[in-house]
Amino acid sequence: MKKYYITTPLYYVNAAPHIGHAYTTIAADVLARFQRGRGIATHLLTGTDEHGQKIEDAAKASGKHSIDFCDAVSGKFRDLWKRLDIQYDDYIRTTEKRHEDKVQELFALLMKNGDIVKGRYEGLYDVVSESYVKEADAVKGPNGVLLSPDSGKPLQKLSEETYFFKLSKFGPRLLAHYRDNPGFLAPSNRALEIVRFVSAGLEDISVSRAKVKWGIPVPGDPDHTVYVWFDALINYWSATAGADDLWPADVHIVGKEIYRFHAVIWPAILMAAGLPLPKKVFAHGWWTVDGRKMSKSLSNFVDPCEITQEFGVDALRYFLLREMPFGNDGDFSKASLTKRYNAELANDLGNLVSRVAEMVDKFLGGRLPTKPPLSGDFYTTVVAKRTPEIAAKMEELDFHGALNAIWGVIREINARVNEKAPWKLAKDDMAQCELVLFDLVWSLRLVSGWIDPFMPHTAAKIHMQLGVRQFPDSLTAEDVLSGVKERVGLIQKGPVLFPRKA
Ligand code: ME8
Repeated sequence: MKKYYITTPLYYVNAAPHIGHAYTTIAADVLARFQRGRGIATHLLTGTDEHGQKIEDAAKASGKHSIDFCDAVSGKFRDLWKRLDIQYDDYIRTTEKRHEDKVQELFALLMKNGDIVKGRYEGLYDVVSESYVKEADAVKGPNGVLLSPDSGKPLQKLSEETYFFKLSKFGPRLLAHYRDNPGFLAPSNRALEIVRFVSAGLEDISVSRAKVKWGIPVPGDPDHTVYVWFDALINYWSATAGADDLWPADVHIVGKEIYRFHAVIWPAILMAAGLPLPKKVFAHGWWTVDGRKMSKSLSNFVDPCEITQEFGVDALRYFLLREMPFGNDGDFSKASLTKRYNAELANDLGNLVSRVAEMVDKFLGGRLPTKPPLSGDFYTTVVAKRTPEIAAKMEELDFHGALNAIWGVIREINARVNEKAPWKLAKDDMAQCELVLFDLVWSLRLVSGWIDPFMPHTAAKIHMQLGVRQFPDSLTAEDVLSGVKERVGLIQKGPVLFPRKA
C-alpha cells in the first residue's frame, strides 16, 4: 500500500530557521497529522540543503569546516522541529551518502541519455538564491552594478565550463502534463504563472559548477560539482531509496519563490529519468515584516522560539495557518497574534471549554447520561454535519478555510450555551439540562478532533477535561500525583487553556 507522502523544502543551513521555515513545516505536519488521524499511512519528509556556494561562504565566514558548520545549523532545524511538535518520519541532509549516491546515479543516467551535455556558461549568478539570472532580469544598482531582482544583492559574473540539462526539450511535455493533471499545480492562480512561463519557451540550464568545491562531484568529471538545486531537488526521490511504498510524492509544499524549481525543473528532471511525477506541487505565500519578505538575507526575521515562549507552541501553529489563506502573503506582527490569541483561543475556545466542563461537573457530577433521548439534536444537525466540508478543505491544503469553518462552529456552540442557559435549566428542568450539556460536550469533543492536527496539546487537554477515556501524552507526573488520573473519564474544568495576554 502506497503511503501518503508529503515533503517540505530542504532548508539552507546558512543561518538559523525563522518563522518562514516554521510555517511550511507546520503546514506539512498539520496535513500529515490530519491524514494519519483518518487512518491513512503517511510519511513526512523534511531536511536540510547543505551544499553550494552560499553554504561554502557561510562556513568560511564562521571559521568552521563546512561539514561541522552544516552539522551545527542542521541541528538547529531539528531542535526547532522538536519544539514545534513536528512529527516527521524522515530527515534528509544533502551531505548524506544515501543522497549523494542517488544524485550521482541520476546525473550519470541523464548524461547517458544525452539530456545532460557539456558546454559553457557565460552569465550572471545570484548566490543568495543560488540561481542563474538573465541579464534582462537584473536590476541596475549604483555605478552600474547588476543586482539580483529577488535579494537586491550584487550578482556574480560567471564564465565557466559547465554541464547543461536540456530543459528546453521538455516544454511541450510539461504543458501536456499540467493540462492533463489539473491538480498538479496549486493553488490555481500559481498555475497560470507557470503555464505562461513554460509556454514562452524554456532554456537549457547549467547543472554543474566548476569553481564550487563544496558539492557532489559530477560522475566521471570530479573538477565539477553538481549545481546545488539539481542536487537538492533529488532529495525527494533519493530519500525513498529502498522503500517501494513512497514514490511518487503526493504533495511537495514549498514557498512561492522556489515554485519554478519545483513545478518546471523538477518534473522535467523526473521525465528525463523516466520516473513518475509527484501528484501535487503547492506554493504558499510569504510572511512579511512591514511589507518585506521575512528572510535571512534581510535580517528581519522573527525567531519562532521567542514566540512560543510567550504564546505557547499551539498558539503559534494556530496563528500561522489561521491568519491568511495558504497561498497568500501576510504580515507577521505580535499585535495581530495577540489579538487572535485573546479573541479566538482564550475567548471563543478556551472559555467555552471551561464553561461547559464546569457546568457538567457542577450540575451532573462530572458524568453525562449514557444515552439521552435525542431527536433533532444540535450535535448532529449543526456540528457533526460540518465534518465532510472541513475534511475537504484539509485535503486541499486550505488550512485557513478549515479553521474558519471550525471557528464558525465554535461560535455557534457559544451562542447555544447563551441561548439555552444550562445554569437556569439546572434549576427548573434537569432533564433538559442533561440533554443540552450532553449535546455541548459531544460537540466540543468533535471540535477537539478537528483542531487536533493544528494544536495537538490543546486537543489532548480538551479531551482530558471532557472526560475522553484516554491518557494524553501530555499527562505529567504531577497530574498523576495530584489525583487527575483517578478522575480521567469524569468531566471537569482543567487549567485555563489560553491565559489572556496583555
Ligand atoms: O530555498 N515566508 O531554502 P531556504 C514563508 N534550499 N515561507 C518562507 C519564508 C517567508 N518569509 N522564508 C522562508 C531553499 N520560507 C532551498 C530549497 S528544496 C529542494 C531547496 C520557507 O532555506 C518557504 O518554504 O531559503 C521557502 O520556500 C523556504 O522556506 C526556503 O528556504
